Formats: sequence, C-alpha cells, structure tokens
Amino acid sequence: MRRFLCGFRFQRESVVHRAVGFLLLALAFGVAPAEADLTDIRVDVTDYSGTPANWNQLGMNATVTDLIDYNTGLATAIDVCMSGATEVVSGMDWTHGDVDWLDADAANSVIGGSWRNHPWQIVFSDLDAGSFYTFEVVASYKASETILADYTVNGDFADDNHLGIAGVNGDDFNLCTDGYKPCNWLIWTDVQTDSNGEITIESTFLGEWNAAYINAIHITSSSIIPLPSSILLAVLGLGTTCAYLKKKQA
Ligand SMILES: [Ca+2]
Ligand SMILES: [Ca+2]
Ligand SMILES: [Ca+2]
Repeated sequence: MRRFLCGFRFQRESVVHRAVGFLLLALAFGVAPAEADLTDIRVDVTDYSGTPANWNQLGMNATVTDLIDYNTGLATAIDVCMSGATEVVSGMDWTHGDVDWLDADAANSVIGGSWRNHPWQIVFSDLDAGSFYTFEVVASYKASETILADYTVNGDFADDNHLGIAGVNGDDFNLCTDGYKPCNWLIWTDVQTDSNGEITIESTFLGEWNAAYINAIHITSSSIIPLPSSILLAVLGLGTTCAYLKKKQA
C-alpha cells in the first residue's frame, strides 16, 4: 500500500482535498502578516495647504515624527527631518495631472536649496534595519533649462528612473529637461539604513538660478521574506493536518 509521510492513503480523494485545504489555510495565515507589514509612505514636500489625504506634509527644515502609511492611514515609527533648505515655492504650474502614485497637488509644490554647491538633506530615521526600501524622489521644475542638481540617497546616485531612461541617475540632473518635461523621477531600489539607522536624501544645487528642488517622496518597503512567526504558523498548520488525517484514518 502506497503511503505518504503523514500516513494517509493517496486513493482517499476527499481526505486529500481536506489536506490541501488545511495546508492552504495554514500557508495563508502564515504569509499574510509579512504582506501586511509592507510600508507605503508618501511625503508632500511643501509649506502650503493642499497635501493629499493619507500623505505626510514636510515643511521647510521641519521634523515630522511617526509618518502615516498611505494604505492604512495609521502612524508608523518612521520619522523625517529636513535641514539646509532655503527656498519654498507653492505652485510651479504642474500640468501632468496625477501620474502613477504621484498626486498632482503634491507635485505642484516644492522646497529646495538655492546656494550653489551647498547640499541640503532630508533624513529618515526609526526605519526597520532588516528591510529593503525603494525611494522615489520627484525633483521637477517648470522653468529655466539651466536648473541643474545632484541627488543621492545614502551617498549613491539612483539605480533607476520612472521612465527607465538610460543615464538618468541624479548626477547633473536637469529638473526641467530630465524631470518636468518628460515627467520623470529618480528611483533608488533595495536601500538599507546606514550605520546610524538612517536613510538620507541629499540634494546639491549646481545650476545658475532657482534651486535643487524636491516635490514629493515615495517610500515603499520591498522586503517580502515571511516572518519567523509566519513559518512557525505554516509548520503548525501542517502538523494539525497530519494529526487530523491520522485520527480520521483510525
Ligand atoms: Ca518615530
Ligand atoms: Ca510638494
Ligand atoms: Ca554631478
């Protein structure tokens, strides 16, 4: 008689169905918490009203603690602090409307640093040291074509950009021709906290006038590794299934 590890007969179809059902249930309970822990934080960089619902507003050189998650509206532990900025613009005549996650109202206002070659920072802290984050930074301005800046996250230029254009990585980034006109923005993937537990966006103005602006920031955590507790739940679910089948067979 052909038997499986759990000691039930393969021929008993209804039992196999129950086993699969139990297993799926256990797996669903086991994996769900890790999915629910994924973070989606949206930051409207502005000193003016009009920040969209479930977004966070970050004013000039301000600190905001316990940023809210876009999907749940609930506070996270994550904090943010801006320093070194010198310039605020309320409306830069954004004409692209809402694009992907980017709300037009958040895109329309900017804060920047206008002193040439003097970097300014937005520092995120209280992050999960075990998570990988994706940072999307919108640096877009409808104006002079000589508005040029460098953008880094934890000292590195971007890994990607929204439109996937080769060579656009935040080094000598033109806020008008690289940012505003094509409606493109910079993306850093698999970002982890530095030795201080922080992730820092740094912007340095290189152009002739205006500033190294930032309109909006989107942070998502990309860690999808099931938590140890989830694995334990799955094992428990399998154990329960085997026990049930043995009892059923007796
Ligand atoms: Ca906090
Ligand atoms: Ca904004
Ligand atoms: Ca540069």
